[in-house]
Amino acid sequence: MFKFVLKIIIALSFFYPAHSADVSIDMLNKLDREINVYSKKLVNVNVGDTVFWKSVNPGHNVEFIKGGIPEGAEKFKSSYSKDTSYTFKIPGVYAYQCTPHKSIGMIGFVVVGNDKSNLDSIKQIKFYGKSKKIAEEILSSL
Ligand SMILES: [Cu+2]
Repeated sequence: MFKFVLKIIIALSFFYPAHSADVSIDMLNKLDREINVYSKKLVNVNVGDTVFWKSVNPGHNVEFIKGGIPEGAEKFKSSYSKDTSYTFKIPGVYAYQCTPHKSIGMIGFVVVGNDKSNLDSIKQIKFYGKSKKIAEEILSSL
């Protein structure tokens, strides 16, 4: 009986793979030589995956940038100093920022389902200050 149950569990595991491509990003005051920064500026996930942002240091948040998300995706803005997460159901490139630090480099990108069809509209976003160079570097790598 035990062997039988085991076989079923093994069989099921092929249909429901323990897929855990979920990603965790820290919101930090300092990382190496950078201040006010997400620990990962660019992540690739699959459709249906969740990205977690951990409020390691207070004063940060996550806000999708206007014009920086695929068509059909809803806007998103988290509270300051709170852990947050978002499950990406629509493929495409997402650009986000920390509201108070958007012009000093605290931006990030999520590519969902390896879909870059909205990359051109992402490139139309006006980034300011330190974020301009960071965005250019990341976007040219896509
Ligand atoms: Cu911030």
